[in-house]
Amino acid sequence: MRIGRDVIEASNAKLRADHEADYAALGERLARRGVSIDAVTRQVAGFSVAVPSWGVGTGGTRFARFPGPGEPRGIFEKLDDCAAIHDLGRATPTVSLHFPWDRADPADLRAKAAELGLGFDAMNSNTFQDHPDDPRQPLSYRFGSLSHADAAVRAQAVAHNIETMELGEAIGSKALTVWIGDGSNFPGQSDLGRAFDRYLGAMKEVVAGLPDGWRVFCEHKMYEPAFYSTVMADWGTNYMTAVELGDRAFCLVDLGHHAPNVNIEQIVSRLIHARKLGGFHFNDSKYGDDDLDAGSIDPFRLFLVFNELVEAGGRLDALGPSYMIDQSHNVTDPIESLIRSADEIRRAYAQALLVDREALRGHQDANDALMASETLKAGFRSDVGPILARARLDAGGAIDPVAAYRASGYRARVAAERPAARATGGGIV
Ligand SMILES: [Mn+2]
Repeated sequence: MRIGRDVIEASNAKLRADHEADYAALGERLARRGVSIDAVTRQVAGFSVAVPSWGVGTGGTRFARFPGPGEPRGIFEKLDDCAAIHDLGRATPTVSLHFPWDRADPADLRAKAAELGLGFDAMNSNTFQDHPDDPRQPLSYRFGSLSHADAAVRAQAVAHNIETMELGEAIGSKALTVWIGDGSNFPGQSDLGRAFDRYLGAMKEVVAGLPDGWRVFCEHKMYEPAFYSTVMADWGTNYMTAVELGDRAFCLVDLGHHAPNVNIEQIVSRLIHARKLGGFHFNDSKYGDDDLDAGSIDPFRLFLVFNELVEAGGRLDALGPSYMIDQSHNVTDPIESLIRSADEIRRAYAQALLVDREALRGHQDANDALMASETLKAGFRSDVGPILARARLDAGGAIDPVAAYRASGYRARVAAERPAARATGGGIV
């Protein structure tokens, strides 16, 4: 472990008595409602979310990067940071790689992950920027990739996705996430119908290259970098795509990729109904694709998304969605932000588990809007902090992971080992 056991245990020793009292008090309150706190803790402990390799760098904004001390200089140092996050929070055992940013020998990636006790989640391809150092991608994506008017560019983008899957297969990944920036800035610049047809044609070739047991997740986003039209703009386009691509294609919901105030939880419900929910990119936003820490702006929305997931019950098990964080950090230590985000995601899940579903359905069916709302909100209002702490503690993590992280001196240590901070890829995904 990159964070010493002694540091975690020393931190926990100071907090353990208070934690035990808080857990017992919450357990008593829940027991009065017929809820076993230990059962909820076990469910929360069984929920994990993947961290993005690009998230441990200081992503910055569209305009500038502000590298922090000890920023990882490549994928192996990124994995070290991901291991530190999991050492403390015990909620993030897998990492989602971005290709070609994270290009490396698969055997070395496997060995490093095994040493750190990490696994790999979905692979992310990248045809939204040019790769002048990649001899296999000499053509520019300035005017698109999988929907480009030029068949040669589309073929290059397809080949890149297939190469991404080959690396993923070699390291034990089981899914490919495809997000493209394709679109247009002027009405008339691109034929809306033909661009979508070209995208579907190219994606069919990607699907044909899926290894056995793999799924592909298509990720929609309303705008940016294209500001008039985007080929994969919304969940409707995404659903049409997943239907046309067949039973191995699913929709990925990035919480920041919708118009402001869109009812994302209803989109989630629809995609579950259609058996096309593939996964999530968790983050939060105020205005657009802000990539802020999960639950930092609108924790109620995050809770409402998890309410749909819990409500779906067994139907969700059959889908097995992939849970990933997709954030860009500019003003915080990324390790602290990712620990906090994973915790907020688990918090939303725990709160959703505490909703009295039988009572809720009764109020819904009786058209008692006020009591239905109150019953749902009772879950959101529950302070599940002791449950989250107990899930971490039982798994060898920290009661207060940020405090333990700060006590560990990890950032100062890696800053000494990694003197040359340099760009390691953007965060606009
Ligand atoms: Mn995303």
